[in-house]
Amino acid sequence: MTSDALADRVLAGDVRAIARAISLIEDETPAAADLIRGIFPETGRAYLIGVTGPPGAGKSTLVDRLVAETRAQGETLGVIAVDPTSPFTGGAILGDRLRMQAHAADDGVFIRSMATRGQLGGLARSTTDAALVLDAAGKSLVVIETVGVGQDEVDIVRSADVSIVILVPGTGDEVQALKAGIMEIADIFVVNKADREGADRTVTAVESNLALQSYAAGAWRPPIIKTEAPTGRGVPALWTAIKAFRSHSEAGRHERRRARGEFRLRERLTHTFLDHVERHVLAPGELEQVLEKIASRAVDPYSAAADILRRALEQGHE
Ligand SMILES: Nc1nc2c(ncn2[C@@H]2O[C@H](COP(=O)(O)OP(=O)(O)OP(=O)(O)O)[C@@H](O)[C@H]2O)c(=O)[nH]1
Ligand SMILES: [Mg+2]
Repeated sequence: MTSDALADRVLAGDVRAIARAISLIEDETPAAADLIRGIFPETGRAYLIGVTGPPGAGKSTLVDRLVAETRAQGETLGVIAVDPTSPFTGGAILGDRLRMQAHAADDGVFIRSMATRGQLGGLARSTTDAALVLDAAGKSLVVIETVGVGQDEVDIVRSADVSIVILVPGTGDEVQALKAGIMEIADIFVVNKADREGADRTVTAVESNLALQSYAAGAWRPPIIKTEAPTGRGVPALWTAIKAFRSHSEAGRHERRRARGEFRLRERLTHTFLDHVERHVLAPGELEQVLEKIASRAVDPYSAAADILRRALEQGHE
């Protein structure tokens, strides 16, 4: 199938086309670029919800409940769960599938797990592009679930329209989250596993952290919602908070999308330029030689980069 035909089918909301499009993106094939070109003008309508939190916090269970809650209110959803690479949580992949199967027969919901890639920035690129596909396919909400451990994952959630940080009682997660810098990106806090001992202590810990910040009059102060994902308790309150944030941040939405666009452009430029350098500027094996020289201190990274840039520019003028 040509990229144009695939783009048309994605725009028509065809489930198999959506799955195929996301696979192209995951595999980073050149056809993926053509596809994005074809669908991009039709994107920008979906509301992007980023969900992050430590492994096993109950993110998938909660997203599953949120899907049920919002579906009942007529929303359509795309869900992208970024699989943790840690072998200890590997079982979650199967778990996600089983849990989400409840929505398998529902055309209004598309759920996909994506594998993390080693390449720097690769994860952020593939998830934001997959979100574009779901947006183009007409989903009104797109949820991206990541384990908030790497910078890449934090960036993904930060660039969503609303960022939700999930914590659980009694594991010192608040402290961890503070260290990882994910407290600052939260528009909404969720303390999940509220059925467990210590939930109120966790709420208080987040509260006291928020109390340290000063909020201008009328500024959004992140609410803290207690949930119990398996029973769905607190999920309607979470949805209400999301809608409240959405109307509150309407004015700032453009800025956030602009930031997302900037991230995309910079990432693309870097990727395209490096690719060009490796293919057309450097001789085969030359990159390794340069790396060796840097390692042995024969050349510094600044000079090496400047030299490569100069050669690339000169080549452009030939
Ligand atoms: N007691 C209790 N257990 C919960 C709650 N929410 C989720 N769980 C359980 O916690 C475990 C992990 O839930 P998941 O939804 O897979 O967590 P996750 O954050 O998506 O996990 P990863 O994607 O592996 O990081 C499951 O056994 C859930 O049943 C809750 O509110 N209370
Ligand atoms: Mg999960």
